[in-house]
Amino acid sequence: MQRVAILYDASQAVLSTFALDEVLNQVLEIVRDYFHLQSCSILLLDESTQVLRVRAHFGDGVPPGEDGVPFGQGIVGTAAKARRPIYSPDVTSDPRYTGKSKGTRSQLAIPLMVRDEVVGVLDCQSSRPDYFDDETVDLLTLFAAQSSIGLQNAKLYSMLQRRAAQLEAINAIAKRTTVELDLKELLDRLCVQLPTSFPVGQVSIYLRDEEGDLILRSEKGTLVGGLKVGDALPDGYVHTQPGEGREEVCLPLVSFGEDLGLMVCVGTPGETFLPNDIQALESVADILATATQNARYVDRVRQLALRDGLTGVFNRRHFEQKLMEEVTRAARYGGGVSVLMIDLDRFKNINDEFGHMLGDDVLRAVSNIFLRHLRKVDVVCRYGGEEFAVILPATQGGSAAAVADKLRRAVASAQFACVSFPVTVSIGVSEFPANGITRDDIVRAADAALYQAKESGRNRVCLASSNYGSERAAAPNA
Ligand code: GH3
Ligand code: MG
Ligand code: MG
Repeated sequence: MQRVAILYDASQAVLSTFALDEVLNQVLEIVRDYFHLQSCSILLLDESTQVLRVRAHFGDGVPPGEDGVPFGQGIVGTAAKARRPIYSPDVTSDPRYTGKSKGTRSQLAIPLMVRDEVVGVLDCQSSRPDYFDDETVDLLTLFAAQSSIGLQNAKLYSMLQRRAAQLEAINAIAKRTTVELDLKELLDRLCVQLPTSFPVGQVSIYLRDEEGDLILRSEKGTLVGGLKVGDALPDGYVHTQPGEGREEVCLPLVSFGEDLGLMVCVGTPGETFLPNDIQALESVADILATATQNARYVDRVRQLALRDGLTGVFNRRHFEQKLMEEVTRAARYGGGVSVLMIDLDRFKNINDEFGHMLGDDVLRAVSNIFLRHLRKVDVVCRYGGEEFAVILPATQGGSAAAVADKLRRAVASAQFACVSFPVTVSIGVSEFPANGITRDDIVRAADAALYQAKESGRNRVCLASSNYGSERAAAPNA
């Protein structure tokens, strides 16, 4: 009875900590000090592989190696499967014995149970045959039951800690999405942050492009083999990568019913995603989907702010900003940049004759002609009223004049619905650096050339005559 009392005291020590390894070490210390065993191991069951692996050990008996003991095999595996203590008084004549320790003669394996589940085995060995008497077996079994509670507490505690860290991470991610409008930055941060709070070794985020194809946008960690992401991928599934012992979870990014992409999380080796982990990762995916959607709206609003409402081409604000960039680029890397200022001829007549609405149609049709005849890199803008401006990056005056004339001819030969006479344009052309080295001087030079085109009869292209900036400098009162 006294031994039982001592044992209860010992159990209190086991229950005094929540850290798993401390619990295990306490258990081993008590086994050594109270039961005077020479060798003892605690094996924990890896549920995914059904293998018992040594987590803590003391003494001279050789514990099973890295590979562990399969559930149901050896004396340890048999105890786990049978869910009761297995005592082998002489292992040399026990066919179940698979141990490698030459010094072991008797072995007692006691399953560690939490509720109805085996979580591990307490493996006690002695170099003497039939070392464990009935009382010792009973006491050790009692102690193993107490230790199991300690193990369960440690497990619960680590789950709670994991959950708390995840909730904190979700909160931090959610906060960040409200201040971070740059999507790339947000995705990169997320890929770094997730592995710190989730059992995730690698995160990849795929977003759908305009064609609906999944494009890898951000990634952290090392890829294990090739991840095949295709349209056939089922939503929100978890599977184990064969041979790698890693789980993978694919979470769809959905916002307002729109499928925006995928978040693929690859687990760490040997760890499984708990239902709580997946729930938490789903929350992250939802936040991410909303952030992606927000970033798209912001992008769209930004785009709209650069566009002209009537024609859809860029507006004057964008023209000025873009020309500034192109002049800076040309100044640094060469290649030049040209500007066309285009004004519709006698447009007032069109309005007067056919009405303002039809005039608007003509403006739209003319800007479409420009877009059709220009390169993708050229920037077509409505400068104001019936005046357009075009930036031709990396283009010198001579070629710019040829482009201008192509546009002029295209407009003059076009048929405009309900307009019975030809619509024509006059164009002034200027280039950097020949006609000016600042943005404003280049625009002024093109404007002056446009004025010249009007003066000399309209429906024509005029090149800026010289350096507009120096012309003004030479005649400051002009
Ligand atoms: P030119 O340039 O050849 O000297 O003659 P013009 O008749 O085109 O020149 P003016 O500057 O006198 O008239 C421009 C006209 O363009 C006047 C204005 O009503 C018209 N206009 C400006 N913006 C718009 C618009 O958005 N829609 C329509 N329908 N007309 C516009
Ligand atoms: Mg005009
Ligand atoms: Mg005008």
